[in-house]
Amino acid sequence: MGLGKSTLSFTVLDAARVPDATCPRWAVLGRSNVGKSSLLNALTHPHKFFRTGAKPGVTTGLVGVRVLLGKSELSALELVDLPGFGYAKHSRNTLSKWDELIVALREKSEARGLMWVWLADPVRAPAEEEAQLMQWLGMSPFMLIFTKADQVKKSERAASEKRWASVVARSTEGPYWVSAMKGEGFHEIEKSARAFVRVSSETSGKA
Ligand SMILES: Nc1nc2c(ncn2[C@@H]2O[C@H](COP(=O)(O)OP(=O)(O)OP(=O)(O)O)[C@@H](O)[C@H]2O)c(=O)[nH]1
Ligand SMILES: [Mg+2]
Repeated sequence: MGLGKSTLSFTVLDAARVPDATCPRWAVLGRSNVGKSSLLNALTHPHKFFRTGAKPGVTTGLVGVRVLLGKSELSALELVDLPGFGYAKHSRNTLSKWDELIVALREKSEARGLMWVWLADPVRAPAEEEAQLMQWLGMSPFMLIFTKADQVKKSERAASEKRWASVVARSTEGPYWVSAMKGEGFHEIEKSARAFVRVSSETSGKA
């Protein structure tokens, strides 16, 4: 199920400590508890670099893991886990820290290629936080992934996509349906990761 050989590259709690990218990055965004860390663990199987839990608010900083999609260092992709948003118990202080983290991550990653990977709960509808996130993303490319696909029947998926239509319309890739638990949808994610690394290395002239 893993994408390739994986090594932990950083764990940081403060925006000022976010390291400059040395390869293309995928940064995972989404509400608390949507399954960001679980998906990243599945993509870096058999390791368990990312902490997961049944309650929201588990991930508190940034965790970066470098994955080699092929044999050479040129096939490296760094997967970055972020804290979730929309968790009511977060203090205002923590929320502004979240903003700082994503701003720093954008600044430190764009030179090598950055794709935001937005994980959405197909059972919910977008709310105020999602509208704000879309505004912040602006024209930045982002992929949309519906998580916990094992909990949504195929016959109900069109209705979810309709509820999320405003986000689907702005996404540059997807929506993909993924289950970290059952392994559904991994083939598409792997294909997308390979294409992203190829295009990023061509664009940043490091190929
Ligand atoms: N049924 C099902 N449950 C899942 C799946 N992926 C994750 N979960 C469960 O969802 C809960 C939250 O998972 P996490 O991966 O910790 O979620 P997160 O988005 O990283 O949460 P924060 O770090 O708090 O933002 C856990 O109880 C997981 O077991 C899935 O594909 N299917
Ligand atoms: Mg997490």
